[in-house]
Amino acid sequence: MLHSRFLNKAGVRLATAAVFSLAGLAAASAETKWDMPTPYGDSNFHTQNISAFADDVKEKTEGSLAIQVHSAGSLFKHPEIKNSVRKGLAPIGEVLVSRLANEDAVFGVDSVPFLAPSYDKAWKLYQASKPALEEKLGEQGLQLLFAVPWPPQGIYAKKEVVSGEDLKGVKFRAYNAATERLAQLASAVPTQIEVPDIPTAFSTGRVEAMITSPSTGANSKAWDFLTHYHDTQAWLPKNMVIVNKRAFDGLSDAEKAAVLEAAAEAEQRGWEASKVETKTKTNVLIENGITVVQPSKQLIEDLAAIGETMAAEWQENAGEAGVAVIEAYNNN
Ligand code: PCA
Repeated sequence: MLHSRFLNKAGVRLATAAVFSLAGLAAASAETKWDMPTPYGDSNFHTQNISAFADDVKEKTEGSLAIQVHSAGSLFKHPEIKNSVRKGLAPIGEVLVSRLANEDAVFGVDSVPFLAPSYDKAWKLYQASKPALEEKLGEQGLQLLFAVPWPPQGIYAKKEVVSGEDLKGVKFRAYNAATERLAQLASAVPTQIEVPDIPTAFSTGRVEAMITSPSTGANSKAWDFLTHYHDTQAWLPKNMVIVNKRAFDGLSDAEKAAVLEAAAEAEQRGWEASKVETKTKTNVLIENGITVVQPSKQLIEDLAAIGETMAAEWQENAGEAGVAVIEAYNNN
């Protein structure tokens, strides 16, 4: 303060302005902003879990890392999200793991019908497949932050499906290679459709049945265009949040720790939320007039046969790495 008496009025104002703008600069450079593309809508529990993750990161880093979530494919469409993160166009993003199965079979292990049809089994399969998953992502400069399963997958249709026969020739909505293959093996006609496009695809007649969760059925208002839900509990596919390794390495140590901590919390919260979601969204389907049926013995048998074919195909595609994953899963 000694020198302050040498400042005239204008000098004081200048000095004050300089202090403010310096403070502004400091705040701006301390804040890193990450845009985060995700495929599903705001009402979905995955998206809500990710919003909570973003809030946690902000809080834990005292605002130095701000993640802005762009849901429902609004920044990048689902098929582009992985590559956009790989290329660094987005530092972080969410994808359905099994959407990458055509790159490497290990990404498809959670969509092999009836391999791991409960939360406990899905968790074991996740642990068994995680090293291979991380390795494959690592080869592309990507790091896994967390993964959360969808509720068990069941069949939606416009009538009760009592056997595999009833799916013959039916226009069937697919969301990954496995659902496409399942439709083919059931002699149905698959078409890939992203979740945000489901209502239009059904109302325009492009598709007439699908296999997905109570969650996606309820979020899509399935009762507007479908009548029956068959609780087949065929598999629990996961979404994962991945980060570009270079972007992650660019964070301070404290920020890295905050992201990893928030990710571990999000994973745990997400698995719990998914279990709750199974019940609440099945009830939403019922409340809105969808007939929820336990699958007939014949339907289960027919789907199990398809599942066996798909498991064999998966093993063949996944080779030694696949055998190691299944062994780790079975020995767990
Ligand atoms: N919902 C997503 C993936 C699995 C699910 O339950 C979908 O239908 O595309």
